[in-house]
Amino acid sequence: MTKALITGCTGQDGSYLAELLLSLGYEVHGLKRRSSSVNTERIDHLYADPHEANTRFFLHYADLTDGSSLAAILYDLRPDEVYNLGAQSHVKVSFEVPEFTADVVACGSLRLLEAIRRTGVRCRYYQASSSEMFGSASPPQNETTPFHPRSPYACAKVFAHQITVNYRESYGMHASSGILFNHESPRRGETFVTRKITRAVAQIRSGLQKKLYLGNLEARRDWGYAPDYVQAMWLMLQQEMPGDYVIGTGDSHSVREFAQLAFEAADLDWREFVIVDPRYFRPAEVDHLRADPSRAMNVLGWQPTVRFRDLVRVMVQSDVEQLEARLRGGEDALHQLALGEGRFA
Ligand code: NAP
Ligand code: G4F
Repeated sequence: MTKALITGCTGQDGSYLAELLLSLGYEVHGLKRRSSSVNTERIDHLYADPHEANTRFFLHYADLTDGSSLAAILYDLRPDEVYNLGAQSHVKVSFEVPEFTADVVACGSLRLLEAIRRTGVRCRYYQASSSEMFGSASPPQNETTPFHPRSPYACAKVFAHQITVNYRESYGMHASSGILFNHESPRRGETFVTRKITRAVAQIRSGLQKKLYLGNLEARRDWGYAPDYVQAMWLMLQQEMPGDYVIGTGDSHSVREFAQLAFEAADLDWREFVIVDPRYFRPAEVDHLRADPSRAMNVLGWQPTVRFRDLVRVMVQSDVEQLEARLRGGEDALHQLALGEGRFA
């Protein structure tokens, strides 16, 4: 049975990747961080009793800031594939906590690569690189576009990307980077702009929120659907040769367009509710990201399956349904049940 290790397993992408790998028959090991409150909501449905003989999903405490924990887990598990998705992944927050962001994103990736090298584990490695690395480079961006990072997060991702290339070239590691453009889903973190908008639409529709405060409405992003993107990660590690691939839809839209469509999906006019608040502006902005994913399409045979309009509709619908369930008290009941089973110990 192929064994995979995922850092960032509790995040949006980690949860979809764990699902994909389990569906392919893998044994999946995820890293989780110690936190004072529950941080496993996205993967609770995958939980299985580790005492059961046929369990294939396991969680381990570790942290990308703690190299010895990474080395110990690698040494014990000896995985065939390692997916490094763990990150302080919020660009705006990276301006507030630049040193921590660099520690987790840049040094964390180096720690993991070095732990693989030092333990002698022969595995294939995936690095979660980001279109943020292109920063102010003109669209469309592909694998040959020069990087011009515009935030501490993006600078840290450039280091993580380059050190992955360096370990591939220096030590012959099967190490690949996916340069992924923005990808969203109902599991997207609640402070990224898409989810912030779709949650607000649900709340405003139910009379629980009056206004939505946003930052730069003119920024353009190439927004895709997260489950498509974890498929690309897996495909990269199935190639005979490692390499770097841009993953995106090839279309871009503004934050304003996203907001307009999201409110329309609930029969609301966004102009009545959205207010621009400079508090959400960034010290340096990335104006326009649009992928040229030709290489991934030609070499990996990868294609996005969900386009912009459907993505917006799916996210609004999910937030509306979640809110309605919560209002009926369903979520609290489920949460209490989960705690009662003691599965977060
Ligand atoms: P996410 O939802 O923010 O998930 C990040 C994950 O990293 C979470 O599991 C988080 O754990 C974990 N993490 C944070 N700090 C850590 C630490 N010190 N040690 C170990 N784990 C840590 O991000 P995502 O959207 O799934 O993205 C996955 C990866 O792809 C990230 O590296 C991100 O930077 C990159 N990326 C994302 C996109 C995108 O559009 N989504 C595009 C390009 C690249 P907690 O749950 O405990 O916080
Ligand atoms: O949703 P965002 O916070 O995503 P951003 O900065 O593009 O970063 C995401 O995608 C990257 C890939 O390109 C990942 F590497 C990264 O980890 C993350 O997943 O912001 C998108 C745009 C920005 O231009 C921002 O200025 O939306 C603009 N925006 C406008 N109002 C806002 C808001 N962003 C947020 N988070 N909140 C606002 O109120």
